[in-house]
Amino acid sequence: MPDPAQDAPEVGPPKQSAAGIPAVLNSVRHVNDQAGVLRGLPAMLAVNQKKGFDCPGCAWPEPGKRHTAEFCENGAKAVAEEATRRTVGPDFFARHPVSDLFERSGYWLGQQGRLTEPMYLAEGATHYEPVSWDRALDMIAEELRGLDTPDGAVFYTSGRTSNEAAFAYQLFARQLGTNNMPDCSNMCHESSGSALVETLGVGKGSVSLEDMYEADLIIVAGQNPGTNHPRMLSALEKAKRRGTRIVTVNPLPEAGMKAFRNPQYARGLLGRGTELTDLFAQIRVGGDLALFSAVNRLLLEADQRGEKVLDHGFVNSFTHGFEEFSEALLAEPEDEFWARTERDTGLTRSLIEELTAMVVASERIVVCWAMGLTQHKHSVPTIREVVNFLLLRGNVGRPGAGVCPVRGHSNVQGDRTMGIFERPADSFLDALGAEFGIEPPREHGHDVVNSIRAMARGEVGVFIAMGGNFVAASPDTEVTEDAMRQVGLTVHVSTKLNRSHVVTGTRALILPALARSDRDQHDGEQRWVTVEDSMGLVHASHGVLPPLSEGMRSEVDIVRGLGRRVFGNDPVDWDRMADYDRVRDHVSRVVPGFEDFNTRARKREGFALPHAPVTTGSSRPRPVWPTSR
Ligand SMILES: Nc1nc2c(c(=O)[nH]1)N[C@H]1C(S)=C(S)[C@@H](COP(=O)(O)OP(=O)(O)OC[C@H]3O[C@@H](n4cnc5c(=O)[nH]c(N)nc54)[C@H](O)[C@@H]3O)O[C@H]1N2
Ligand SMILES: Nc1nc2c(c(=O)[nH]1)N[C@H]1C(S)=C(S)[C@@H](COP(=O)(O)OP(=O)(O)OC[C@H]3O[C@@H](n4cnc5c(=O)[nH]c(N)nc54)[C@H](O)[C@@H]3O)O[C@H]1N2
Ligand SMILES: [Mo]
Repeated sequence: MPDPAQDAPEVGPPKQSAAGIPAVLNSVRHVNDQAGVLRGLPAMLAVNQKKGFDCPGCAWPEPGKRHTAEFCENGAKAVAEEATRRTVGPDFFARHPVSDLFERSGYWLGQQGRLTEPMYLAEGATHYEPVSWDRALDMIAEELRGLDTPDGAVFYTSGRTSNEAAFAYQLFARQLGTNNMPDCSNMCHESSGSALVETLGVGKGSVSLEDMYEADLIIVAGQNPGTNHPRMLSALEKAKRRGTRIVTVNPLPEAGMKAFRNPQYARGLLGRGTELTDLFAQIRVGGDLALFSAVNRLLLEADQRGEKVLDHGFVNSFTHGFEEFSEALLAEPEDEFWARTERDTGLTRSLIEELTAMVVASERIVVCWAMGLTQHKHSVPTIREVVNFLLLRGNVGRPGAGVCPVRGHSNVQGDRTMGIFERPADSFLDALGAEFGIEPPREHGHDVVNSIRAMARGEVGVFIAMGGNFVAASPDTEVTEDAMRQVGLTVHVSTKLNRSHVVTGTRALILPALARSDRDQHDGEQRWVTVEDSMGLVHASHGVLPPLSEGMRSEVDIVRGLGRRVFGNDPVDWDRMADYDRVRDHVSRVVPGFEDFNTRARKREGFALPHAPVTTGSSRPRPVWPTSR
């Protein structure tokens, strides 16, 4: 096992605010250390700019009016790590046997630099050795063709893959005949997607940045934006300056939610910064369902007393099940209810009443959440209760109000939109089949957990990962590592070295991919891709840095290379997809909301996908929830 001390964090006294001058200095330092000024500066100036590339750090949207430096300290780290001059090539692998790499920490592996050449680990070999792209792709194709069933292949995706690459990748899997498409989302916001599809009909957030600014109240539950989505703090600060109140629900008093010193402004660089949180609910871990239920019960009780706290017009017109909901929530005797609620939430009744008073005083409410809500056994009911809370006061589908699951990886939402899903809708498969003249498989495939089980049973001959770090990210490391060792051929399309390259199947390949910041040239043309952010905005991303090695390929080209080898160019014309406009044309006919994709993606601002509720009628739009009932 790697020495845990190598990855051990340094522990110090808690910080009282986030960002400020330390963030700016740290950004400059990371970029200089890794990339030097010549690569680092152009990279930083292009992050999240309209002719630049989408920050690979997280999925928070970019505001319409952008600052010269529209990134955060973590984005700077993410970019610096991509833009780094350090490389991991054949000489590195010759110096380090896999047994040595196995002993290193994940941090050390990632710090070694960018992967530059395809590398192959033969059966029983001690070292990875260089292999040509042709040989590597031939090997994968051979192995795939040799499978007893297409379900002997598993195609994992991490959330940094572009829309174009994701679309081509899922097409490849379905042309092969499997829906085995686990992705990082299974471990992340899957519960948000499930709960939102059930309740609102669209498994995504319903708000835009403007809604955040217009909200009277924003509840941030189970999220640490100071570390994970620092640019969200700018949005909260802006809202705050317009009078929005903020409630933080978290077992920990995260520094970023206390005070934010916005590095974009002088007042943020110096001074104490903006106090963000008005009410801090220091909840017991897993207590959010009980908390939102309690607020909902207080609202129902006030309504029964004749207070005007519910939006009955909205509830009657646009929801169903209100009576049952109300009865169930009010059934428990009051003292039992509060004893249980205080125990489950670790909060006092008076704090929950204070929160409810803030809710009643707010016309427009947004609830934001992330892993603190999504990674519990009862996450789906918790998020459903959040939706119920919003629906009671008509807080979905109008300005300044709605649901805001804050996504993690920078294109995790887009990948799902493009069809990276083990349980695709029939309508999606119908459209895919019609577009390409193929018969996509209908049987649902494996998610992350079922993939691990299938691998452990020896049912998986080929495991391909489009990015990510499957072995380290999956829930039970030892089980996953053992499962991975049962696979015949493991293939990782990666930018950096990680643990999944050293815990492998019988044979393993590492294929080096171009990253978001890298220039993607083909036949003298510079190609670009698109991504979708956490708020359903799709926009272009142009890499700017010369790639460190000619050995790196774009993810689309890697998939195309496989497609042509396994199936030839009929009925799917894989060669033509070297032009990403052709990929986007296909997407425009398969994925709803992408009509005219190529034209709209070329607009400076990109375009917004339909949000829940979908509105119909132009003169008096009415919300429609595409739910199953
Ligand atoms: N620098 C950096 N940024 C990243 C990433 C990264 O790896 N590095 N990863 C990206 C990804 S993939 C994701 S998903 C996001 C994750 O973004 P977050 O979800 O913000 O990340 P976590 O660090 O998991 O924070 C979870 C928060 O929930 C709180 N919490 C824990 N249990 C509970 C609970 O029961 N109830 C409540 N209310 N709160 C609870 C924790 O104290 C913590 O503040 O970050 C993205 N951004
Ligand atoms: N212990 C623990 N486990 C977790 C979590 C946690 O907080 N703690 N969080 C969970 C969550 S929320 C998530 S989303 C998952 C994340 O799971 P993954 O997405 O599988 O893991 P990451 O660590 O984000 O993957 C990082 C690797 O992606 C590759 N990479 C980076 N950029 C690119 C690119 O542009 N193209 C390609 N092809 N490869 C690229 C690099 O090789 C890098 O080493 O982990 C989950 N598992
Ligand atoms: Mo995530």
